Amino acid sequence: MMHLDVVTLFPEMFNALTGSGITQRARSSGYYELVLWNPRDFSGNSYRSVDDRPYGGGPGMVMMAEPLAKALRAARQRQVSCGVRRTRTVYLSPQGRPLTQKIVEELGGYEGLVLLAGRYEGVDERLLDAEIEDEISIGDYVLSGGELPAMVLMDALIRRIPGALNDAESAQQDSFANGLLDCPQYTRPEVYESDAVPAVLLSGHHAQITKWRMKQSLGRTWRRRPDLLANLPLSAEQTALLEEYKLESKEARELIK
Ligand code: 9D3
Repeated sequence: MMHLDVVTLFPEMFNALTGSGITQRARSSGYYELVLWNPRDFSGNSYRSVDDRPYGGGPGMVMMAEPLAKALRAARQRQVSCGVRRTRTVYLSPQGRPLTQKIVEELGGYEGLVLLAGRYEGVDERLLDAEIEDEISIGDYVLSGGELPAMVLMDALIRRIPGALNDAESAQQDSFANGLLDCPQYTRPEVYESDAVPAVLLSGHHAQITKWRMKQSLGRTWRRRPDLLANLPLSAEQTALLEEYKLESKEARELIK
């Protein structure tokens, strides 16, 4: 069981994670638990305020240290009371390490994670210094807060818990745990708007189908994500398949001319 606690001003948003699909089923089956903490419940005053104006001036508001520290400590205490020994406190932040599958595997090694999702312009730096062990971004674009990034991270974490996927989902995952982009997929009908399914997929020749799929994966990765291919050790057979793909796409280009 993975223990996930999230400190957020918008706990209702997390129904998107727990309300459907793999992440719903995995939670009901006891593969992970999710507890939400609202810093407003830890605000000292009757207005339940958790933000204030930035020292030095400027636009927007900053989340105050104290309600966040109290919420984070309550979350950590709960994990300890569940017997969690290895836990990490992570702030979802535009200034964080860009999330990768490697970082997902790294964070998946903890029994518990306490995630802080921010709002407004950010969080008082002294709270980060005192309470945060890691900062993660999900990419270079501007969102309205850390909740969607926290859900992205948790979805990626939950998918890799052994047993959380059903057999079909696991088989799918295994066949593409190779650092390449997926090959094209087709289902019925055999012809859609005059566009036929590649004949090899209807041939029943499993060795040829596997080769075709690998060639397509290699070709698409070469075309669309050459950065991924640069760091991959390709086998001799894969190198040959990719050369075939390049030749075929050159031939296809010359036919058009
Ligand atoms: C970097 C832009 N900031 C300077 C004016 C303002 C700002 C924008 C968006 C401050 C906070 C946010 C809210 N974003 C997140 O909390 C966030 C985020 C993101 O926006 N993009 C990618 N990953 C993440 S993780 C958390």
